[in-house]
Amino acid sequence: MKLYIYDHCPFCVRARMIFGLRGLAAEEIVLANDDEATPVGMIGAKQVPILQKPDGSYMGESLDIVRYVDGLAGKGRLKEEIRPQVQAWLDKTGSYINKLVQPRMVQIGLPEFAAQSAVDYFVHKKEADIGSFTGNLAKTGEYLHTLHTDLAGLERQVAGRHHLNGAGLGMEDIHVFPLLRNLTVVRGLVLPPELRAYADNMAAAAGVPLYTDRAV
Ligand SMILES: N[C@@H](CCC(=O)N[C@@H](CS)C(=O)NCC(=O)O)C(=O)O
Repeated sequence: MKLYIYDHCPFCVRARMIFGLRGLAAEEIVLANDDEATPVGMIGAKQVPILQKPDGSYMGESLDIVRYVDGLAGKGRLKEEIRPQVQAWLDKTGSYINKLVQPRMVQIGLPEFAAQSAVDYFVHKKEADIGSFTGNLAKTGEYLHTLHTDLAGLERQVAGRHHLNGAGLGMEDIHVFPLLRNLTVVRGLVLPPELRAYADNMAAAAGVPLYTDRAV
C-alpha cells in the first residue's frame, strides 16, 4: 500500500503510527506541499494523508485510515475511548500548538518543503490562520510557558510509558503522540519525565522519529 503524506503533518503521523505499531508495511510518499493536483486527483481535496489501498482505490481522512489498517492487521482493535481530561488537553492546546510548530517546520529541511515554492505556499496559507510566522516565533516564550503548564496536566494522565491509557493502543495515542512529536521541533520544550519516556517509546514502536535533534 502507498501512503501519501507530509512529514510535518500530525494527521499523517496517525496513519504512519498504525502501520508501524501493527507491523504492516506502507510505502511512504512525501508530496510537495504546493502540489495540489496529485491529492485532488486522488480524493477530490488538497489534503493528506491519503492511502492507496491494495485494490488501487484511495482513502482520505486519517482516522478512517487508522481504523481500516487496524482491522486489516487483525491484531486486536485499538481502544476508542478518549478520557475527558485527555480530550480537554487536546481541545485547549489545539488553539496554540500550530503557532509554535508551523513557523519552525519550514526551517528544518523537510522533503515537502524542498522547493521554495512549497515553502511560500505553506507560509501564505498558514499565516492566514495563525498570523505572521515571525510574530509567532517572537512569542515563543509566552506560548512555551502556557504549554509547560498544560503538559504538567497531561503528565498526570499518563497511565503507562507505552500507551497513554496504561492498557493498550488507543485513540488517545493516535491523537496525542503526533502533537507531542511535532512539539519536539521547538527548542526549549521540556517534556515532563513520563511524557518524555512515552514519546520516546512510541516513536520507536511506531517508527516515527521525533524532531528533538533538529529543534529550532
Ligand atoms: N480531517 C483530515 C485533516 C487532514 C489535514 O488537515 N491535513 C493537512 C496537513 S496537516 C492538509 O493536508 N492540509 C492542506 C494543506 O496544508 O495545504 C484528516 O484527519 O485526515
